[in-house]
Amino acid sequence: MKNLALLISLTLLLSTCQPKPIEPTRPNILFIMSDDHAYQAISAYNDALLPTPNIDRLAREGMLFWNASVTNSICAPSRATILTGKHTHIHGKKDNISPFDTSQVTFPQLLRKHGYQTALFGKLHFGNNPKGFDDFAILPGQGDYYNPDFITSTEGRIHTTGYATEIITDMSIDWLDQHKDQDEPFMMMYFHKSPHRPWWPTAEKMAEFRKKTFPKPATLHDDFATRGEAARTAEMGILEHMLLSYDCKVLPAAVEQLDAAVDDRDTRFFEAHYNKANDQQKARLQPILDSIAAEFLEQWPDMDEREKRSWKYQRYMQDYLACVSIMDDNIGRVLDYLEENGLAENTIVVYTSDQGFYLGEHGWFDKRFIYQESFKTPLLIRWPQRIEAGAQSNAMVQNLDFAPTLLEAAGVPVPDDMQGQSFMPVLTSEGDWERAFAYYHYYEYPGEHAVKRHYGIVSTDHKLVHFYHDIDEWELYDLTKDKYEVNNVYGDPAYRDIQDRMHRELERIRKEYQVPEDGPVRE
Ligand code: SGN
Ligand code: CA
Repeated sequence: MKNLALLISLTLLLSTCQPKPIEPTRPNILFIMSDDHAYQAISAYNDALLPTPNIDRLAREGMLFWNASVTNSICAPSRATILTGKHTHIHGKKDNISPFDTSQVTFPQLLRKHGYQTALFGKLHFGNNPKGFDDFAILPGQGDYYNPDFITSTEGRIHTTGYATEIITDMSIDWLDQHKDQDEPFMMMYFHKSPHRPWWPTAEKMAEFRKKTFPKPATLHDDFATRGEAARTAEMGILEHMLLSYDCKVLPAAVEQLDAAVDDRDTRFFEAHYNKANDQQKARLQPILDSIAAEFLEQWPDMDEREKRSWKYQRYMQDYLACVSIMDDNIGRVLDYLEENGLAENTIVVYTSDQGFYLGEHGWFDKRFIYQESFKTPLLIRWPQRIEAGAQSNAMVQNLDFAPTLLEAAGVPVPDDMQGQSFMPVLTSEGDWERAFAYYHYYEYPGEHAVKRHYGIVSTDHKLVHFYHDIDEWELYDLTKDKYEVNNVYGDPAYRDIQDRMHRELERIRKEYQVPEDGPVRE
């Protein structure tokens, strides 16, 4: 009896001493996204344009993706794909115009349901407020660089004084500071407006970058000799469509003096943005604007077309890259905050853009095309607990895959109807992951920049594209020999087998993703 009592009390003692089963630590997630940030303008990808030491930290301490891409290279559709893990024809946000269908389930909603604290700061561009966030402050529509308004979860619409990139960063750091000590992990979306058109930097950075001259891309003066109508009729040429005042910041009086405007809306557009700055901010910008106007008046009259394109390219790069540099400085502040507060180890930091962008390649700015600089997007991910520092990947991951990947990382079940594929095996080098073909579909036509509707598939070696709607043209590129995509080989007998295979794969993938027969398919 005595022994039995002893045994019982021992068992009780042991069972109370046993540690409670611990839930595996769920990582925090900091999802950083910029708007229109070309991978060409990140020094971890290309050091010819500017240093981005803070974004580069994520490459040094995490993984850089060379072949990350989007499913539809335009803002709101890309964001809807990121949030839902679905292609645009399924979630319905095919273009920037219609509002997002908020009955769609998003991954922040699922994280929040499973105990994450969630927040979003910056640009969303959805036409409605985000769901699944405990706190948010979003720019209305495209938002402003100077003294922007925000729509907030707590105070309605507010007006702020200062520069958007810095304000969004302050809000994000404040939120982290208030939530870092709670038991639940966080998922914060830190979404910049920068470096979206019309590329207004702070006066300080504008002055600094104004002194620089940038190397020109090999295809700046592309004549589109072998490409079809879609590339030739797109309205995103630096020479033809970039506006002198609105985009290049030449004071309207100087443009008028030389009668050089290409668009009568130029002055109006310039003033609408410039007048967002207050008197103090304008006073700091004034000497820079005066120097641009003086240079323009002196040089423009004697320039031929190539020289004008090159001059506008330099002006464009100076302001665009200044905006990137400010953003990089601010991302540095957030990364420092994580380190100083012991959060770096257990936080997944994603850096990406809503799509790529043309920095003068083919003579263009803007995006929208399935061609390289627009289709690809920067992607760097740091997660010290699971990703080896300095790793690189050629996997063809897409923005479609973020939702299932981050849900898996958080230990949250992935809904069956998400079309993306978790790329955790790529991040952790555990298990296989493959995507041989990425599907792309762009719809916003007729529309700004006049890029025709098209869809296609991309492998590491080839790209097949169909332009449709008011046109019926196919293009095929051999990426192994033609990295600039200047030689359309569709119909070339030497490529017959590849062309047939790409057509078969395109039809297969369209069925797999349930793409409606929206446009003509091949006879
Ligand atoms: C604005 C810009 C366009 C840009 C779209 C979409 N024009 O309309 O150049 O393509 O946004 O960009 S502007 O005159 O308003 O600057 S997106 O990133 O939001 O999709
Ligand atoms: Ca964008």
